[in-house]
Amino acid sequence: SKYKHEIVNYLYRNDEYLSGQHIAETLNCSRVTVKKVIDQLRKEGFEIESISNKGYKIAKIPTTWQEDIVNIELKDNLLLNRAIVQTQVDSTQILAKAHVNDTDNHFIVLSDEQTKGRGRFNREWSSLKSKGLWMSVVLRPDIPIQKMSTFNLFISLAIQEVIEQHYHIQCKIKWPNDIYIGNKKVCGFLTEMIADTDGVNAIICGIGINLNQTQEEFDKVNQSRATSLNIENGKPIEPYQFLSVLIKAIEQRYDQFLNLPFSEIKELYKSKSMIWNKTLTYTEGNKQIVGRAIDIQDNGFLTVISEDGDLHQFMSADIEI
Ligand code: BTX
Repeated sequence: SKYKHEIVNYLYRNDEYLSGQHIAETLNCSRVTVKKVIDQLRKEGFEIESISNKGYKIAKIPTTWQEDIVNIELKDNLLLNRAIVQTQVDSTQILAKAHVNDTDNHFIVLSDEQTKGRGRFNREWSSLKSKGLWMSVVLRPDIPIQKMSTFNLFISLAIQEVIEQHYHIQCKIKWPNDIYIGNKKVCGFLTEMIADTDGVNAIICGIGINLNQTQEEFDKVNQSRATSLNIENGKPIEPYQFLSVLIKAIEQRYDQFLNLPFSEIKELYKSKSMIWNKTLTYTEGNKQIVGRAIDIQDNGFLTVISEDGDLHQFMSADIEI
């Protein structure tokens, strides 16, 4: 029904019982329509209380993404206040790219499930239905391409601090684009961009964060080195709440990315990073060395000292841990 959107909005914004009569009059539709929409919403997973003489109230929103509700949650954000939501996609990155030219604005793409979620180098990203945050964030900076080399550093801090500060789980950044809890991966992200010689036109940052998988679910899909926030703190993670704090953190760090040199946050970044004091294998293109990371440059490059004492700079190496 064309009233579904309005009824969801009205119920969700008002945290009190609203009678069918009142809703119908306010939104200028019939009470039968209200009743039909309520039935539809219940089918979609909303828990809606109804008390005779008082009316309806949303008791619990579904664990799946509802575009209306996501957009209400995002409405006060400065930049990321619009979402495209689909129940299932091949990949949110692909859907985001398909919509990049629709608008000059920033937006996010969310899906409950990805059938072709991808990591770097086309590796598979396991995206079980309603178990994690599978999201692409589209940003439109006015910057030269060279500046992009520090983008991931700011974004990884945003994700790291949400997990640590809001969920009280210790986690570390694995340069350049993963978050680990102990030696298990909880999040991976990848940054793609559309650019020309004038500069960057759009950033499409794909973020995958494991929220509610169980260890058995990871084992079943052969991801025994993955973990979820639920496994780590023993509590189910409420996806809307997670999204809301994460987007705020991303907006803040994105603002810093645009306005501050990386050197300003470098010490913080290094302290949240897990690769120091370890001999690891670094691979970038056809170059592979075994060595120890010793520093990050102001342009985001990692300095690694190899076993024979040579210094190497990496832009975005693959690191085996
Ligand atoms: P990555 O290439 O660093 O990591 C991929 C590797 O991580 C895989 O080879 C596998 O070993 C492991 N892995 C796969 N799935 C998971 C998982 N759910 N949890 C932990 N480890 C896993 C990192 O790539 C970037 C991933 C970005 C994913 C997002 S989701 C939204 C967006 N859409 C999309 O298709 N990709 C991005």
